[in-house]
Amino acid sequence: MPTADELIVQTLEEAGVEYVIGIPGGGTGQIYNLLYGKEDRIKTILVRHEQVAAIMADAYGRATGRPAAIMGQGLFMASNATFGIMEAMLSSSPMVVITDTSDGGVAFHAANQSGAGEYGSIDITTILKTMSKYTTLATTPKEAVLGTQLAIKHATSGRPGPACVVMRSAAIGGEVDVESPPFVHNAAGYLNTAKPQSAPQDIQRAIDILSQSQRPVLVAGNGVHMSKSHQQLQELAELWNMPVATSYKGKSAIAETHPLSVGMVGVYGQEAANRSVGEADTVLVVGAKLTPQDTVRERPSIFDPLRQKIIQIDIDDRNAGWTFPVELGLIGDAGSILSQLVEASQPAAANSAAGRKEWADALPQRKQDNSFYDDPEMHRDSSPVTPQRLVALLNENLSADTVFALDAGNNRTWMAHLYQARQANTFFSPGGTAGMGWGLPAAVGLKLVYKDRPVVCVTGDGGYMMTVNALSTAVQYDLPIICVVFNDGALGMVRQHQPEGRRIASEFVTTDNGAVARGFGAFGIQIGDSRDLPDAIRQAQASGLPAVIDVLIDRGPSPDDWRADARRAGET
Ligand SMILES: Cc1ncc(C[n+]2csc(CCOP(=O)(O)OP(=O)(O)O)c2C)c(N)n1
Ligand SMILES: [Mg+2]
Repeated sequence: MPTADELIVQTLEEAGVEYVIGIPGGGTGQIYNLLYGKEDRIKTILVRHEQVAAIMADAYGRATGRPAAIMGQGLFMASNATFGIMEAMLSSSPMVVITDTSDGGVAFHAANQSGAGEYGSIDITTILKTMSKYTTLATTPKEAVLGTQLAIKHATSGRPGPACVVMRSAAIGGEVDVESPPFVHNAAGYLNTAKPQSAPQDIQRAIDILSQSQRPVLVAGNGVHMSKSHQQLQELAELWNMPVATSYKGKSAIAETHPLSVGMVGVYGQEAANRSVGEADTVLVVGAKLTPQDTVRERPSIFDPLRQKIIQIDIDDRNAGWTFPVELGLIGDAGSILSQLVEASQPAAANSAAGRKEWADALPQRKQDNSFYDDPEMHRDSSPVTPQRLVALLNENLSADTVFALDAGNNRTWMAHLYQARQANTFFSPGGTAGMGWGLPAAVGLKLVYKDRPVVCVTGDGGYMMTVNALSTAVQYDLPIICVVFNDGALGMVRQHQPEGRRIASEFVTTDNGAVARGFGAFGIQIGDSRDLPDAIRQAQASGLPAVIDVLIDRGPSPDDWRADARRAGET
């Protein structure tokens, strides 16, 4: 009779899981041992910290739509890895978590390192349940196998997300009776489901609403990235000649250089986007939850269901009509529904084009009037380097197909606001948790997918140091990403909101992050003058190594100068 660990590895193979990322520990060690010799089908990546494993898998899941498995010992998966699991949950990224309770067969008695959830142990199943789509506790060998199969299914079905199988020690190595029900079938067969579409009459209702509208706008979110429907989004926008705004997580749903792009809506967005949405009579939302950051805390001058007809496309019907009441919710895969809408748009779009002409013609001027991706400081060299100049130079010196992983803090607000994506599907961000330390491991995970394209992480000095160990993983697996550190020696976003003379717990000791990188065997350089950046990028790329460019940042400029919800003098 086969053992559960053998069938778990077989399940991963059958389901096409390409990567197992983590740190062996507890009962998972014996599953790792069985992966030996299978590298042509399942590749193992050893990380330095479980947080990095989870973030890498999150990024890989977003880029491919397929789950990587993260695997490690219970207590540490339910603590160290949770940062990445939470972000995957909030950003709808498929991920499989395989872990154990390390109870050693004595779950009910005093046990070391136990995560069984019994008296005297930590309840890791409950911890993981709070942040996953699915978590099961397998207490028998057969449950361990079926639980792994179900975790893979749950990770990818409907709105994707993390799904976990937690196994008792005895369940992992025990024999599985495959001769009697419930039978263990090939895992691939559970995944053969077609993507949901909308009913033709609902598609027609959407077309009718768009035909009657004079000022329609698209708001594209993370769902466009997850369904890889960038092409359909652009086609629909072009057919109706309607402006496209994106949420923060939807950044680069369309190239921001496209004539119809108005950039990001919301707190960190473009004024052109906030105005376009605000003046729209119909708002077609695609795969965006409409968080306070996207809506500037539900500011009625931007989103207002009393003035606007809102059509919302979402894979989860709970999300369509969640923040605002909608005229129509279209439930299904964003890519399928956008294709249906494209198909159904003619001749209605052409026939009604005259009614939208004024709106479309006004667009270039609206962008020009609202300093679209422009700031005077972008054009002036500086030392220390202003964030605006750094963003401008990154855009000038990196190719259009560069894939970005953002982090948290001021650095990401500058990037999100001022970096004009020249190609769709080039921005990845921790828009669910806004957690520091996501960017670098995410870039390493993205490099597994985008092997032939530049992958660049942009992070703050605070975020960089939180997961800096990912550099070691990048070196070990030859994943030459570039990490650009906005080094302001501070938790910049925190510091900037503290009164002068009363700053507390927001400033760091000086650190040379380039030197830190060299210690890992990566390329590392620190620069303090914007004029040195192009050469630093060239050197980083020529090194062929994972690289860190540590940029000493001018603390002066503040995103509050353009944040849509900025506190102005006298406001509280
Ligand atoms: C893990 C984590 N801890 C705390 C926070 C709260 N927080 C948001 S921005 C920020 C400062 C970020 O500093 P840094 O990474 O240096 O970026 P900067 O703002 O300086 O560009 C903090 C502490 C967070 N988002 N994530
Ligand atoms: Mg900082």
